[in-house]
Amino acid sequence: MPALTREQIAFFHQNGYIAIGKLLEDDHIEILRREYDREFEAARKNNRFRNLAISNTDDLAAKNNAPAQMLQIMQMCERNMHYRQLIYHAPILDIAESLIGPNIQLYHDQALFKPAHNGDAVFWHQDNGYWQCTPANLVSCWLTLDDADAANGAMHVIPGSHLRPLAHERSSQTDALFDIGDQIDTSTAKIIYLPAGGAMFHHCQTLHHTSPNHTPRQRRAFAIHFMIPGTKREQYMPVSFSCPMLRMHI
Ligand SMILES: O=C(O)CCC(=O)C(=O)O
Repeated sequence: MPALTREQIAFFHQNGYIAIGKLLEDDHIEILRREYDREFEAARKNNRFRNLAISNTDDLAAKNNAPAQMLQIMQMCERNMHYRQLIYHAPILDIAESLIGPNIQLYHDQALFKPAHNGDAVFWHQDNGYWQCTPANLVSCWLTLDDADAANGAMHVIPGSHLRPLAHERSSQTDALFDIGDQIDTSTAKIIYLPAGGAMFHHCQTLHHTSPNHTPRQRRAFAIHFMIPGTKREQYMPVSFSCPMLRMHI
């Protein structure tokens, strides 16, 4: 049975996102929170994370002590078995299958942590502005381990924006992409409120951003980016064969 109704699938294709609500059980959320905190604590000591709020640097003190914190661990699934298991979680893959079909490969995953009080924003962007993948039909599952609202860093999306890819310019100094917030009309943006353990899926061209977190509540999120086998990257390089196949129907 498809995980999403026909109406939900149509909504996704028209709007470029779908909010799912609570997807994970409470005891599962507890385990994922514990492991998330453990991984970030280790990463903050062994320098295996990025602080997206500052220019790319290996300076551990600079990353840890920056007044703004938007912390990222890439490929949690290679560090932690609970997150390895999560990328194969059947209810998540069932939804991904409804959106991109039965052959699903991991592009990558990432933990995105906005600590309480000084969590920083992620500016408006389309994921494929970074990735430059073809065909541009990747979908992401964005999961939150805390209640996410407008104040602590919920996702904002612009419905229908996935139908128009935009140029994203890269800074030669930091390799980061420039904020394109001033080039787009954000008046139709929607805020996706999610409970802890909730999920939303978005298309790789959907414009999205998250606000700073100045609340006393942390916002721990985890994103899984799915592609179909054969997806190519910038200059038509095949995406790594070593990205695991998560589901295969041959
Ligand atoms: O978690 C966030 O704050 C931003 C996430 C995001 O931009 C993404 O998953 O593409």
